[in-house]
Amino acid sequence: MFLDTLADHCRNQPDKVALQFIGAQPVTYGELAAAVNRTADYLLALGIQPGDRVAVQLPKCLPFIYFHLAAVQIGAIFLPLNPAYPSAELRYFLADSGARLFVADAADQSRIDPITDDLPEHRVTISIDKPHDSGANWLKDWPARRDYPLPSDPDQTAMMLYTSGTTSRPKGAQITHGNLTANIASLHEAWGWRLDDVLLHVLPVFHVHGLVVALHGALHAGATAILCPTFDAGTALDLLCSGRFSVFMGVPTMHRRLYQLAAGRRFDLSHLRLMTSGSDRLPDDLFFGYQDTFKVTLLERYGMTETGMNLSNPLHGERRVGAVGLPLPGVSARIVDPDTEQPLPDGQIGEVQINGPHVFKDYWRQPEKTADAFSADGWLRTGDMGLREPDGYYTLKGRAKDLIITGGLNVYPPEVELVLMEHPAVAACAVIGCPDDEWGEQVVAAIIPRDGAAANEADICAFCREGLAAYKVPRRVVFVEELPANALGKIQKAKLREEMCG
Ligand code: MLC
Repeated sequence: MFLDTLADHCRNQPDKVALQFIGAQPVTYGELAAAVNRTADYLLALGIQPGDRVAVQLPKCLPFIYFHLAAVQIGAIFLPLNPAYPSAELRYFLADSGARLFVADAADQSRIDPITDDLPEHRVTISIDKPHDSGANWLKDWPARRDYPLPSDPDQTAMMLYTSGTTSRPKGAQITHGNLTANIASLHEAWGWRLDDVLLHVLPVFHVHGLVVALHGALHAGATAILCPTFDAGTALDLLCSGRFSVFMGVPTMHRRLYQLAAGRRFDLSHLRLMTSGSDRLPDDLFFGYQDTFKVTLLERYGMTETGMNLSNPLHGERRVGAVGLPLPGVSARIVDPDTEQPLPDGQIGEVQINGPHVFKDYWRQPEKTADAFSADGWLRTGDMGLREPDGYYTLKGRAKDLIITGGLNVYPPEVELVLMEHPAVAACAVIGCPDDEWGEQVVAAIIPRDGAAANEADICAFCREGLAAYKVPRRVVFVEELPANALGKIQKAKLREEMCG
């Protein structure tokens, strides 16, 4: 399993650098193993048991990684939380997951105490002071036993990642040890990860992309990951040009910023053996612009929180513009009629469904939502529309579900609409995504104001910021007299997009 391979690397190459944050001391595989073991022992001393949820809301830093690996090592369920979540969202995640332990940034202490006050399953909060300053010496005085039996049951949950829904509050997708192991093995085969790879890691670590695809990818290979705490295009371009890196992964917004920064100048990045794009559709102009500017053909792949990675353009062979590639080893994909769920012939657009050992176990404490997520014969309904070419390549063609992707992050309009409806000046509203060059899409709200109520865009946005992470807050608010609705009164979002996106 994934943890066994990592343990082997820690034993076999203790002096090799595993991780290094830019500007900080490196952490070798030996030091990583020791720091994770101390953290695991610390968690056990706190009374954390297998199956307990360990929620961590920290910036991208070494303690985040130590808690992550330690929690999964002792059989607990790791729950990463975006530091951008405001109190209302944070409280929901802690309550719904029944987190026993909550690890937070000490800088947030005053905000956190009232949140965890009356959560029945919560036991302990740990505040980490200046988490960015911690290095390989983390918990250095904590006596740790050396060897822990690693979880051996592939069905045991390793982590829980929240995803939103079109009709409900966010759901915790349970990802098992078997899921992680299967996905990382197929990515290694497909992308040819190597011991001498050096990854430039610029992604956030609280999502599948940054945590599993990128970080686990490098650690599973016994390679080196150099991490930036946040993405800055200038820093990233300088580093990419240094010749030190062989692998880079980004979302289209990051690639767009790098491309725009080049502003017509040419940079030869062809020494990187793998540059991938994912989490949102890669626009064609960016695919070609990258070839021209950086001498790189981006490798686009397709995944989701519930599965990790599903499809990928090949490492060797044609990386087809506009396509998300072929099923990864061990992954089955099909295109079905969304109404009958019957498989469709090549070339016809239908829903993409996925099957394989990487598909998540279930939604935490939500058996009905879990049942809804799967077809009668057990395939995962992705909610993405697409087609299969006769030569096996898949292309995505929009979404069956009401979802906005902005900067590689998913925003479900209903969660924004729910918050908007709490504003006293809002009588009705609809939230849509409008195309945007930098972000892919941007969140736009159409609002019918209540009679006589005074509200303006700034007001509405400020209100949203209290209940929603900043990336979900509408970038544009338009006040309208009516919203396009069908005969049943359901708002027609496609029509609204035509009217408002211009
Ligand atoms: C930040 N902002 C966003 C945003 N990210 N708004 C919309 N969408 C986003 N994704 C807000 C900030 O809060 C700020 O708002 C304003 O935009 C400008 O911030 P910025 O400093 O320019 O943004 P930055 O911090 O640089 O972030 C941009 C980004 C980041 C692209 C680096 O969004 C990012 O890291 N995205 C990657 C997301 C990711 O890893 N997704 C993978 C999901 S897994 P204000 O109002 O405060 O000024 C998945 C499965 C799969 O999807 O297949 O991979």
